Amino acid sequence: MIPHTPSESPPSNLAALAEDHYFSANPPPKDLQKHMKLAKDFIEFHSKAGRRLVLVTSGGTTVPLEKQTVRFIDNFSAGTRGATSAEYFLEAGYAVLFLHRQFSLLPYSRHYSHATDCFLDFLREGPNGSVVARDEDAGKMLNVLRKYREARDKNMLLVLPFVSISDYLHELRGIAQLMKPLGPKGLLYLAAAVSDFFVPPERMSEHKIQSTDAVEAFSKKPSKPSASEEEETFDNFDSSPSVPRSKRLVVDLDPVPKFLKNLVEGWSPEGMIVSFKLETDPKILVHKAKYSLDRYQHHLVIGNLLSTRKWEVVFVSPGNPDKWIRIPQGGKLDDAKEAEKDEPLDPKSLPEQEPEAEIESLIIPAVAELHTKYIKTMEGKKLEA
Ligand code: PAZ
Repeated sequence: MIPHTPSESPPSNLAALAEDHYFSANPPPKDLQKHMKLAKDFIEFHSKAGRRLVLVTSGGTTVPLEKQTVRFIDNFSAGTRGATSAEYFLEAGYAVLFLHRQFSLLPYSRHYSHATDCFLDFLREGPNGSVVARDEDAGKMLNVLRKYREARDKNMLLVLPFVSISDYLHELRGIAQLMKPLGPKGLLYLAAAVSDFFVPPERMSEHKIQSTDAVEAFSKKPSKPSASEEEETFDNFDSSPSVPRSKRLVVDLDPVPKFLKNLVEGWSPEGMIVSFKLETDPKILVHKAKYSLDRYQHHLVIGNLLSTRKWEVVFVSPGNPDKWIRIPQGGKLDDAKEAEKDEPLDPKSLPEQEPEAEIESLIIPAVAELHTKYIKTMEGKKLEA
């Protein structure tokens, strides 16, 4: 992988200033210290064994609207990519630190926590009041359970949850910094769908945002609406029923600082960094992936489209041609051959049901191969120095 010249990289001192400001203004999650202790022990254990370790981030992030949070903005991600990838990394011999949005899918248990297949559907009552797996599910369940137990018993999997965007960033920074002793054997695989916007603490309401003036009426006599408030009644979209501006909830969001540069240059200077880029418009996917790589100078961007993300992804890495990885449209891997098409699939051409094979079974070996090359290059550089 050949590093290339950044086009519009923010100056490092600005990135450091943005980091200081963000992390001092946004309080850490209450379990941060506890999580860092668990992460440190886990990383040290695998670092001593000379093992590769991957940090997999997974799921969405919430954007709280209130400090005592009742309402928040969220996104679609269920954590399928992250949880599935974690299983294939374990299969490839990696220790996995799985940093996930609370209540999103988890490696192994994901097979039994779908919205359509509740885990109770896989169970039945057995002899003497015992609970057993249904006969038709028992084989697969035993296989999944064995893999899960093995990962846990051998201390190969550490699972840490986060909730909000600021929790995520505090956890990511802390863990990335702890991964330094792994050198190039550390891999950061950033599959979480991280919000680009947030409400900064200085503009966040402490309590639940009110939808009526009942609280004001409780503390003082309500005054007659002012002339300007009455005018607001008419200040609205032509087609909608008239709603005064004072009754609308207008949410004013700031952009979340882009910390990928800080990650690459400061928090994890030696680890291999893989980010994901999600788009909905096929025309801009590869361009956006290249832009991100150019801007942050990391090692691999995996591009995917919302509608086809279980069927194909594109690898964009420095010095390599773009590489599309696809599940053959029949859904099976037996007839897998690299598709010739170097552009996104038409979602209308895809079968309605999900592919039988998991695309992560192709993504992870390809990432691991790039990681092997990366480790060799970095170790070679060390020897030269
Ligand atoms: O969680 P999921 O499997 O439904 O979706 C995975 C994904 C699309 C969130 C992930 O592949 C991804 O692209 N993450 C990064 C999103 C982004 O910040 O652009």
